[in-house]
Amino acid sequence: MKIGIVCYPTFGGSGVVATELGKALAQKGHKVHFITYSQPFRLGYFSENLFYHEVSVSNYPLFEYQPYESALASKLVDVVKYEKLDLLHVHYAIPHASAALMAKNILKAQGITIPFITTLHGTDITLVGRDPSFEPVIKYSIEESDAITTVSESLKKDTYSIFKINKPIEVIPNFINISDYSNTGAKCQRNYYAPNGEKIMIHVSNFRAVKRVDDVLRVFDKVRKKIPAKLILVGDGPERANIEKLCRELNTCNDIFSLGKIVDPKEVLCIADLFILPSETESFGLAALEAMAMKMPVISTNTGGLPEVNIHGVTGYMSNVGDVEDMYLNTLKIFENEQLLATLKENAFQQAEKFDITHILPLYEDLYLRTTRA
Ligand code: GMT
Repeated sequence: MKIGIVCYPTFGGSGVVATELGKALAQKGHKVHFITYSQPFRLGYFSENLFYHEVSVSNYPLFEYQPYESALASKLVDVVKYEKLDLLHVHYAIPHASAALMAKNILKAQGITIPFITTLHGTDITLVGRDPSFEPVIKYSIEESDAITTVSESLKKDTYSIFKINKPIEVIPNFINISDYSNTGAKCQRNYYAPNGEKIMIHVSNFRAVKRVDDVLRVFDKVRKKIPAKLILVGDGPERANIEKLCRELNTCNDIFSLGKIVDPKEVLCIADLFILPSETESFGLAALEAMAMKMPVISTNTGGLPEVNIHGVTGYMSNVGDVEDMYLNTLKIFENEQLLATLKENAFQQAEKFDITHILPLYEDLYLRTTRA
């Protein structure tokens, strides 16, 4: 099949999922065309079945805001037509679903049929999408999609309740390639970060307010007062400056490593003992799943799709949003009991195996077949 994938190429779960999906499809012999404004950061790999088309936007001085959606729609028309694509799969509704719909309609007028699938990832529904400045366009373009998927049951429920969508939505969960996590290699040396055998907590995110990284620091502060511990922060974003300020106030900076953006978090995940994700909302929590594939228990909130990934008391623990005390007590419980830590690690890995790409890829391929045959 010839598939066009549209996604955000930047650091973020939806781009990771779209890129890894494209790579896996290409390995199975499908021809996959990525269409976006820069090369997806996890692509870094070439195969005869993978192609990348850059969307460039005119910077004509009249434009205070670049008309990316129009440029993307035009590029989609071009790629579908000349590469003879069978299907478009767009990740993240804004503005990808409406650009795909525009391209579909333009092509229809030229006698070309191109179905498109929209995969909703989370904030396109729960945060940005519900903003009244986007709502009518999003609702319409989701409903006009030939198929709609969400990455969790929770996001499906949110999509129905927020947008009153009048069409079936299929849940296809996010995935990892479990075999990538077994051989972490020589880079996994924890001595540099924890020279005296301290326990290591890790958090990976895009440092947006919704991630509540300040709660990570507050939990760590309490833990560190009880036992020797270190914290590794991976990622960057709008909250990073506030987080650095908070660590100075809490006097914990000496025990925190802020590593910034890392293309492949596996390289650092492998040195930590526990992953923490105290998000306000989280449609799935791919970062937590990646940590679990690395045999790490997860301390998270119980919001959104997190309970579908992190099983309370089995793979880690969940707390209410903002309940720093509970997250701290759960972390301490794990760190003070080596047997519990070992059990949770093994359980986390077994849970992650359920989300291996070998189980998820066939669901997408089946959907592609049904959508193109409809
Ligand atoms: O987490 C983010 O803010 C980035 C966002 C994205 O679109 O890249 O992540 C969302 O999609 C991921 C992949 O499906 C999910 O694992 C994340 O849970 C989801 N983020 C939120 O819902 C906040």
